[in-house]
Amino acid sequence: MRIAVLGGDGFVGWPTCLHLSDLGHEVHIIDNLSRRWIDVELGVQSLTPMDSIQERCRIWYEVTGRKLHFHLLDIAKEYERLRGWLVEHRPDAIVHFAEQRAAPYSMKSDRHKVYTVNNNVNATHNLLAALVETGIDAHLVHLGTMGVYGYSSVGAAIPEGYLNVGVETMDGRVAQQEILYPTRPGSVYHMTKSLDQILFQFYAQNDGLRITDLHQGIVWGTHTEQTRRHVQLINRFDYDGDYGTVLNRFLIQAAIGYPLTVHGTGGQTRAFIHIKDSVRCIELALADAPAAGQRVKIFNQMTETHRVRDLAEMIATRAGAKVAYLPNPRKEAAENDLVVRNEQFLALGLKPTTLAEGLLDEIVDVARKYEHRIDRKRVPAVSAWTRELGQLVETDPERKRLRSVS
Ligand code: NAD
Ligand code: USQ
Repeated sequence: MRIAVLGGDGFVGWPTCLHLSDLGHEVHIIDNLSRRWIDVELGVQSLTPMDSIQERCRIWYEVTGRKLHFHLLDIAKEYERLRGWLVEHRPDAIVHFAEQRAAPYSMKSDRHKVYTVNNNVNATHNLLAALVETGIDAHLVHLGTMGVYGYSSVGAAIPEGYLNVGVETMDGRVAQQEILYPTRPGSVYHMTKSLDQILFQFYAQNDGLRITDLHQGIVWGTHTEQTRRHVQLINRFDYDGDYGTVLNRFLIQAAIGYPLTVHGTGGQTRAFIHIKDSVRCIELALADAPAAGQRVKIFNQMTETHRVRDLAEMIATRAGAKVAYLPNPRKEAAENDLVVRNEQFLALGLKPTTLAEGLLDEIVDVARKYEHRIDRKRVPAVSAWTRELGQLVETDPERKRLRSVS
């Protein structure tokens, strides 16, 4: 297939491009490189040394003889160019990663909120409008998030996207209806993914677009089979307080002897998936496209759930590290259970990589190898969800102590 990977220079996008190219697909990367600019804005860099996208593509060609085509394009701002690109290249499938994806970044200031909404909602809507306008019947696979559901389990497993509800009618009967699982986003970023869901529902129903939405959990790890093939194919690895996700952060914190930064009691339960499984899920989703006129296909893309404090204690015990319980800069439930249904990917053949299997490799291979590139001042998470929480974080003695040791 000819596949356009929007956001193909990012953490999940890059290994996905390599995986799909390795399977023999013609892969086109569309990216505006905004994530690299955000690194500059924040004064951070990937733990792993990342080459330019052009250089990465050149190396892939040298190693495999397969071409990756790169196109510099902002899909949120350059509607006409996006439409023109689609007409010229007529992809069979499109994988859409091209959004601002960090919850803490989206909550940093009003400017960051506005940017995240403008970028994410326009990116998705431009793409949908352009597909309708050009009549291109590409299967669109979008990377959504588990966070659209919120994380409360109300004692029931979270289904894959849809919920059957009974609604009382005027004449006292109970009418059955299938609805999107009610959204309860916990950040501006997660809210944009909830808005995406409605856009997809509308365009699938109105124009027969064929759409799959993958509600993905937190991705951890960094290597895939393909990124290991050459040192310059290495994936990015974010460890900073905005873009670093919890498990990857705990891994590097343990490796550099920095106390593991648990927010609050660490009673938050979240869903996780290894990067290797993430790219495999995209392959499986691409092969299982809905027909025109069918409802949006929704998969829960996760393999296991863990409580944050259990992860911290497990990693600390293995690595001989300390755990610091800090005031939570986020407005989120202090404790929650989370049970998630994920039978669809398992039925399609996904064999989950569990935390226990991959964990030590990641610490040894990546975190310790590139330890010298870590700026310890960038480790604390300081973006707060409200002014009051910001003050709490700012004045916390344990935070101050951490800042002084770093
Ligand atoms: P990332 O920030 O590393 O990559 C996103 C890429 O999209 C970047 O290369 C960026 O430059 C590009 N981009 C952003 N806006 C664009 C625009 N307007 N036009 C063109 N390119 C644009 O993020 P990631 O971790 O690879 O995540 C990819 C997707 O998966 C995101 O949509 C994210 O919401 C979703 N997701 C990620 C995780 C995770 O743990 N990383 C978990 C669940 C879902
Ligand atoms: N946390 C800590 N300590 C830290 C960092 C985070 O305790 O140092 C806690 C947070 O408070 C939160 C949990 O860990 O309760 C998860 O935080 P995270 O930063 O790992 O994940 P999140 O902000 O939810 O976002 C990430 C990705 C996002 C994706 C989402 C999937 O950045 O793109 O959509 O995971 S999910 O969480 O399932 O919604």
